Amino acid sequence: MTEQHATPVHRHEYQVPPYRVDSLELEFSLDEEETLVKSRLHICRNDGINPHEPLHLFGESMELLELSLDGKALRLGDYLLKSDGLSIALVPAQFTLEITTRLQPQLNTQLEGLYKSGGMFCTQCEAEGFRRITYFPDRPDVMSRYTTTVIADKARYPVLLSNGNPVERGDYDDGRHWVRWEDPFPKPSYLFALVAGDLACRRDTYVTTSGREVTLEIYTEHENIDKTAHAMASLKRSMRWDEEAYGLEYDLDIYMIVAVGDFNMGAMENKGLNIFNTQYVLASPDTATDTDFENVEAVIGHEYFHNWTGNRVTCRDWFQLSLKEGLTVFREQQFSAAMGSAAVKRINDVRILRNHQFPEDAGPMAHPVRPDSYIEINNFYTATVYNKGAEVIRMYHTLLGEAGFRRGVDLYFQRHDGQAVTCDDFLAAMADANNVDLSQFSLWYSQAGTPKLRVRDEYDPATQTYTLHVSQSCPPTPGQSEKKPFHLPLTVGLVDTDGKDLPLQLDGESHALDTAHRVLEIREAEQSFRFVNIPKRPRPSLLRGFSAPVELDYPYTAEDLAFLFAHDSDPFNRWEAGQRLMSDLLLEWTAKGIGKLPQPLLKAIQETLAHKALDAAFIAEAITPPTEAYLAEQMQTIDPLGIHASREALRQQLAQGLAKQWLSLYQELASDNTAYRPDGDGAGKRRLKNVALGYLSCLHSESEQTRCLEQFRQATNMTDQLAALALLADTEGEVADVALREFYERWQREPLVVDKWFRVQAMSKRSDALDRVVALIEHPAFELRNPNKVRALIGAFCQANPARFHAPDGQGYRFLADNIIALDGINPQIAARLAAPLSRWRRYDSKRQEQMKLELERILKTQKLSNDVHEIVSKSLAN
Ligand code: B3K
Ligand code: ZN
Repeated sequence: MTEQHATPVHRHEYQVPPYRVDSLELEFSLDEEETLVKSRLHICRNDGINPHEPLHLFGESMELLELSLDGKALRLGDYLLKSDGLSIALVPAQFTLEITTRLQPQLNTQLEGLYKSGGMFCTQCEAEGFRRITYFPDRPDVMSRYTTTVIADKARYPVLLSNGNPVERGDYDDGRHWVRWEDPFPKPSYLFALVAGDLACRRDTYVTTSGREVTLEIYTEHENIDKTAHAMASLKRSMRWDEEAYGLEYDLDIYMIVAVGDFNMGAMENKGLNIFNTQYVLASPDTATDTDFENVEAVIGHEYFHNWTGNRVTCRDWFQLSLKEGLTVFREQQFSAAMGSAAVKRINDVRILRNHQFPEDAGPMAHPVRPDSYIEINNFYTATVYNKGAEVIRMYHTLLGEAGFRRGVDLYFQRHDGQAVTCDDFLAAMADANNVDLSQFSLWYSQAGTPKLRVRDEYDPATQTYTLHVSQSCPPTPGQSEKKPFHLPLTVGLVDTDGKDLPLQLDGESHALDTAHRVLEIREAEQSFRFVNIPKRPRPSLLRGFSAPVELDYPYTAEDLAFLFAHDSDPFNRWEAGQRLMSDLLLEWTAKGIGKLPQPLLKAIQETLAHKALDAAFIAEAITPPTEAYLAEQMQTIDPLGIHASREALRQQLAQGLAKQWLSLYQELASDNTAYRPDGDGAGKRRLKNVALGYLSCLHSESEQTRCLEQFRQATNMTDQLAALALLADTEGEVADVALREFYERWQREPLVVDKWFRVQAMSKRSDALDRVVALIEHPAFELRNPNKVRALIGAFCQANPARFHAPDGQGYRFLADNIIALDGINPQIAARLAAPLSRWRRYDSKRQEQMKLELERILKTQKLSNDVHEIVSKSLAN
């Protein structure tokens, strides 16, 4: 018998909500055994709605204790109660509904709604968690004013928080106390939050440009409060940046952040009360790496920026998710670029896009930035919605320019502040503010798939003209066989034989523009651009700054690439040329067998290392070969072991060919004794030093292993210690175990460091990595209930260790399927996320296809499979 699973929701079926809730009062009585939630909703029928329209409230996984309408108790029969909500057939135009529900947050392992993490109560309501707290029209276009009273035992839960401002508090005789919070801004239910616990607080203040003083508070468990200084500094930088870049100020008197150890995602932008995964708040030099410091700043910024892009203007429905997420990721990218190296930031953004979004767009879960349907909305918090969504926003910025973009954003806020709107509304604001037609641009929201941009060129010495012929196409994706041409910015420069950018004058223009590069607007399937006054054949630098989320096809020779790697004035394309040089070689080796490292590549890397004008962080990126995930995407049929072997061979040959340079670079950087600072400069130098150490350890000599062990033992910060540990954990001998044991013994009381310990082992290149990971599932520090632990061990192995995950015996697939099944009963959202690597089964050889498919089918046969996992797995198997 096949089980019943939820049916899809379609974007086109949107209807305005028949009833609105102008305000509500909530009262939570929190307790260890059961929690009671009383809500009083002030409900109005919307204009134009039929008076016979029933009232529907979503609700699940809780017990309804009482229900009354305008003070009159309702009995079963007055309303209809189902597993997903309740309906009342006939209601007045305006009325008050009172509801009491009983919850057991201590048993909530899904971490959605109200749950317990460690000793504290906390909530996660996006997207549809509020309906696990009380019955409510839990949809983002119902915006209400909330007053929330939290009651709990004063000794165990001295801190009681919710959205907005605290307005009243008091004590009861029985040891309990209460605090009442009022949020003056109408908000959708997904932004509701509550926290109760015994928490320490770091407090600070911030004065906005207009002179308002805002109290800033970061709450953590007591032992962690000393790790919150960086988060606080990041918050202040975010607030300042949003004022300077967008003229946007914070709007409440208090901004709170709470760090919790059990959290499904990174963080949540609840109005005035952000709840964060500890991973994105806590940072101290001895327990957090430079990357952690950067991530904390980025995520603090991201959630803060949501206050305007997401909270003040929110989404009409969940199909519009990218309206807030794409825009906020883009703002976060701008912020991080402004705080550090813009070039390195862009490289990392594109790396995420290519490693995660491109494969998604090429697989069975491919969907447009604004999806047309979903079964489980939690499955659509994807790289497409977030990262491709951010690229779409970036393209407006590139096409309209900084000032034009800002005009569009200003108009968007002017029109829609306080509203729940759509991606079309954002596009209309951009178009109207700039008086341009963006109707073709809207295809970026509706068409899935990564477009291919084919560029060919010709040079005519007689007329001194140079022509670029550009054609675009987009592969079919599920449900979309034909695609229309996209409107996109192609930023180009033409590099002369000295490495300088040529003045760019298109045929028909009176003079060259005074810029090194220009944005060509692509709208047609085929288009040509003729540049005049070009004295010699130039080398094109195409798609500078990665101006559109496409795959570029231009027949660069190795010589062209080496030249651009040495000279391109656009740092992104400079990096890109080096990556392409290496990936062309690695793909050739994977297909035809590993050969000898070509001298020009060795020379190019050597010159990059010696380049005085480049900063360390950029050099570190430039000399690192493309990831195995990126290489895999370039292959018709992915050969994970072949890719791994080629990449390792390249590293090995670079290590040997430049052994002296690595050593002197390492020694020079390691002798720097300046105190640790997690700033761009310090982090870049550490990164370069550790890349050099990585090459040195490819030499596989005993002395290099000793060097690693020394760095591991003597490191004064987590960045250096972890980098050395990761290299040691890759080695086959016993030293790996010695180091891993020392590390665990030292850090076992720091959960976030233990996560790193799991991750390093999950990503180890050792041949027995899977056996070790399987054994670690039984380790006392591992918990299937904790999403960070799952991501660190299972997620990292299956997503970031392709050579071991795709072992020919299929054991990696079986391991993953076993764990998806085990986790599905605990936390379906996280279980579904783990399934991504199996969903790509069609990209592999027939034997692997068979093995992966069998595991997917086994998952599908599991009794009581969640909608979350069911959606991913059944779509993966569909034809
Ligand atoms: N908006 C949240 C994500 C919620 C995910 C729900 N499954 C975090 C963020 O993007 O800022
Ligand atoms: Zn977000």
